[in-house]
Amino acid sequence: MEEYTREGIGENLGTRLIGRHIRWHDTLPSTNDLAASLAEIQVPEGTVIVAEEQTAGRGRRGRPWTSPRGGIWLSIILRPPLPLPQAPLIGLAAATAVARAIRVTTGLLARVKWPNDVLIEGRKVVGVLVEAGPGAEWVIVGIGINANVPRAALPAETGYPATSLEEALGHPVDRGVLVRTVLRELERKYDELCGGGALRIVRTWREMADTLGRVVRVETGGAVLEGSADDIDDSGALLVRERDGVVHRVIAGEIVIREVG
Ligand code: BT5
Repeated sequence: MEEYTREGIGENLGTRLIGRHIRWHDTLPSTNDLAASLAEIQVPEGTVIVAEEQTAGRGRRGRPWTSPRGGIWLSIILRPPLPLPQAPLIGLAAATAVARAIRVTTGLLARVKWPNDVLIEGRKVVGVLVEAGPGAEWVIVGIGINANVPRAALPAETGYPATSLEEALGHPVDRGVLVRTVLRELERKYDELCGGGALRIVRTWREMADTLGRVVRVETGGAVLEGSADDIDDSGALLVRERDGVVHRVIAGEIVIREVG
């Protein structure tokens, strides 16, 4: 058991960058919002902002993210020395890092869903929100993990069914151990990505993917695309093959899994 407190998480974490500075809040509107303001005033790279609860947690495109007590809601400030086309890989790298941390600490077979979600048995347990400042000078990686959140506290009407680790395991998880593993895995993946290992990030994502090989429906900028999710390319875009054989490259979109292909 490792205490889920600022001291419990920061002590002997053993990372070089991520989690060297931790800011702990009982309640915040959104850890991503505070992280963005702090990034602007040059706090050190790797600073982590944690909130026990968020009152205005955000998903992508302004969607709400339910963040009651018992979950893990945090944001990390990064200043990635990456060419812009590789920026989307940060989200993919973060999702694989969290999925791996869940596998290692709970034994649950966590998988990744394009672009940045983590699923357990087809249910969403983690969401990742990556937001960048002007020129991607700084990037905020927001991670929401439904750790010890009762089913009743999760939204019932979601585009995708939700679950929590507590529900999947039948008992609470040790949030201290999990979050420390998340931060270490994240640093490993981030170093790999910034050290020229983009292809390895893509390969790991493929190995952990729930999405590939399935028939998907993608809503992207108002248009709807249906086809087989064949692969992701080297920049993290999803390659969807329509019935007529034409392959579309999807950079940002929504996926609904229709059937197991
Ligand atoms: C995401 O958005 O999945 C990204 C969520 C990122 C949350 C973290 S928490 C720390 C940091 N601070 C923030 O303010 N945000 C980040 P998206 O793919 O757009 O999914 C949003 C959709 O998921 C919503 O429209 C709901 O349908 C559903 N949803 C809301 N809360 C959920 C939850 N706790 N678990 C599962 N699904 C949820």
